Amino acid sequence: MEWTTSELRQSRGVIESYRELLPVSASTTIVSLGEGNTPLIYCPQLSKRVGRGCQVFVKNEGVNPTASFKDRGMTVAVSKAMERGAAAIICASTGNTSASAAAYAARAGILCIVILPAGRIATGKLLQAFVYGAKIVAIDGNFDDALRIVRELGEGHQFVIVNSINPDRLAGQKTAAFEIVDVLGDAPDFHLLPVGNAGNITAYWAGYRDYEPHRKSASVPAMIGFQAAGAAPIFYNRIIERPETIASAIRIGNPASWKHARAAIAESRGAIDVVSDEEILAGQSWLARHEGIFVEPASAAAIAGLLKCCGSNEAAYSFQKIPEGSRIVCTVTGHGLKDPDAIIERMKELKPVAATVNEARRAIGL
Ligand code: AN7
Repeated sequence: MEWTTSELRQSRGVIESYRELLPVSASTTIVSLGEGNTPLIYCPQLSKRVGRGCQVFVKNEGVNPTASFKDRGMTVAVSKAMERGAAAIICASTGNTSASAAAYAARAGILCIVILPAGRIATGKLLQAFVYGAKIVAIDGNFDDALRIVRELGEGHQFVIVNSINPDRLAGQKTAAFEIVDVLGDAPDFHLLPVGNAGNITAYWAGYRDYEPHRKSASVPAMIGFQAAGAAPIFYNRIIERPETIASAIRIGNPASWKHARAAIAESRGAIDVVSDEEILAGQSWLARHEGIFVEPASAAAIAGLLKCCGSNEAAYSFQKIPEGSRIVCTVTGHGLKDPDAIIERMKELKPVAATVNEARRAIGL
């Protein structure tokens, strides 16, 4: 007998949980690794930083099966690709999409081809695509070049494209908004998240809007997106030819869902803003040390953004006068262990001492 994740009564996966809101039918064979149902963590220290009795929650997407939010969309995209009889999927990636696509393709027993900017993928993510058995092609170019190539290769219908230009991906990613409303009993007042290709901000906004008529929520949040200052086409309103940031996941100069993101921000009365690499790394460190949550740099952009909204007068959105008791959710999109290089650099000061109690005492500073 073959068991499904739901029969095993473990995490059921996002399709089993929200079937009626997703583009699947009874005959769709579901390819799942038990993604979704990620913790919404109340963060007392972050709440204190905002003040005014506001409550800050972090939606920790780093605990998905391949350690990023991409799994929510990939379970739908790969299940639908199988339904259409696909023999292979293809994607361009800054790392997380390829890690997720490779895992779900392995699960489905089909080929996964990933086109990546050579030398620009975080170690852990490249390692994931490799171990799941993807066919990896590294190009001398950036993510935007990789996506251009994938679009052309996908036109022949030989491969199903599983980037977020595939609507099945965005449909699956809406489930994160559903989960937040289910846990809080309503939508939050503000939703902060990092923006790269802009699929996720588009999906969250669609998810909150889909849920309203189901009377699950009485309101929708203001969507506030953060780009890295060196890779901020939406903020600056122009294509960035050579995007640069330490947050390699969001090193994107021409986002696919640019217009949708703009619409989400306008309709929700939200904002788009930028954070510097220094602010991103400080946000990553702060969240790890004060709330015990370790996220990759791209995800830390949401935290850096929240801290910017609390303090700087230059922020696109100021939290200094928001209504008392507002509820704020920050999505952290990927696990910190995927991209350890910047931290390894800082750890170099760690030097061994002699194996004696006295030396250990001295090293502790007793
Ligand atoms: C950790 O993997 O684009 O704005 O190719 O990996 O929906 O693109 C990753 C994006 C945020 C941005 N945080 O989300 C890819 C890719 C992390 C990410 C984003 C990404 P979108």
